[in-house]
Amino acid sequence: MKWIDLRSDTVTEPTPEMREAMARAEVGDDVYAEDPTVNRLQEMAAERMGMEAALFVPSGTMGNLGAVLAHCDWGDEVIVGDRSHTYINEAGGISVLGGVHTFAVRNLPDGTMSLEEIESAIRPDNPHFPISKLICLENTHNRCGGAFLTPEYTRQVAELARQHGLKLHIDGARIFNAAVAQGVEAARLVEGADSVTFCLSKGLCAPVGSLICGSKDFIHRALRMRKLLGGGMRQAGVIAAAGIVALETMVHRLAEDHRRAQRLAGCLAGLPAVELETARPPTNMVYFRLRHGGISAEEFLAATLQRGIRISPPRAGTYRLVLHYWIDDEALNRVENAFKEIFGHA
Ligand code: TLP
Repeated sequence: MKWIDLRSDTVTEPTPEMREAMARAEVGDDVYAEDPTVNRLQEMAAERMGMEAALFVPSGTMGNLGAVLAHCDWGDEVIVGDRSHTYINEAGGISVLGGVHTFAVRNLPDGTMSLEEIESAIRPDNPHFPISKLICLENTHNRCGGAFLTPEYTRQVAELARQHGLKLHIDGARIFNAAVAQGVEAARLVEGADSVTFCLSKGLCAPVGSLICGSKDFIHRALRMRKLLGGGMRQAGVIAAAGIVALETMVHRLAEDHRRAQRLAGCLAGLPAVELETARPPTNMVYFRLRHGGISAEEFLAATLQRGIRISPPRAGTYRLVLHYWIDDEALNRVENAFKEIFGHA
């Protein structure tokens, strides 16, 4: 039985074209900045984001951490969404390793934070308080249903940051999903921001890697942070080659994942046992809950596994299904049939 893995788009394996590019990649020692393939990927990334420079790092987590450390000193404070990946899912790295304090502002269901709440989180100059230094946004917003932030909203936050002398970082792990969903260039989604991290190893299917982008000065600082964190890689062109194929060939097809997410949500909407969190998924994620009185989480997960479908256990009762390159229409038919069978609506 061929497994259908809906746990995340991080499970995506490289495409045959990527494997070929990896095998052929020209390489050098990237700690000496001598890997031509890494250098090319970094140039492409900076260009895609409309920023001066970029740095290849092993993961999105290191990208966000390196960026925050490059912006902040010990005792500074970062304003983050209370549902953001950096706040919840990065092992508290910015505090543990950077001595950086977090001020968590409520994320609204559309992934934004209200401008008023962000502004009131900015500390006055007073020795009792940490020093507000940075605001972080997440686009798309994972825990907010894969919601995308608009260029207008991001510009407003950037303006607010600028007025108060703060920097703006964007966790754009899935920035290309946000771009494709809105029909805009990714660069428009980071206008006014000081830095962005984006990932190659999610919907874009590369096996490893993320990029931090920003000004030349900022990337110079981020390079030191990458070294400090042990993220300096050597002949990394082997993986960067897959990243180049990802940027060249995998961005526009993300629309297919969004279409399939909507199709799957449409199917789930017809099942009385299921309560969707967002009726029309904005990008590639479908979030839902099971209504009380039906089957338990354990029974549900066992029933899907039995049918060759992998789903992550629920978090606080909420399940997430993630669509990606390796889930085609045929796989989706199997998923929909399985759900109908499990919930008795075959
Ligand atoms: N997210 C993973 C899990 O950690 C939850 C997933 O399956 O979605 N920013 C955002 C918005 C992310 O969703 C993730 C990964 C990261 C950063 C971290 O990227 P990696 O896994 O490359 O460190």
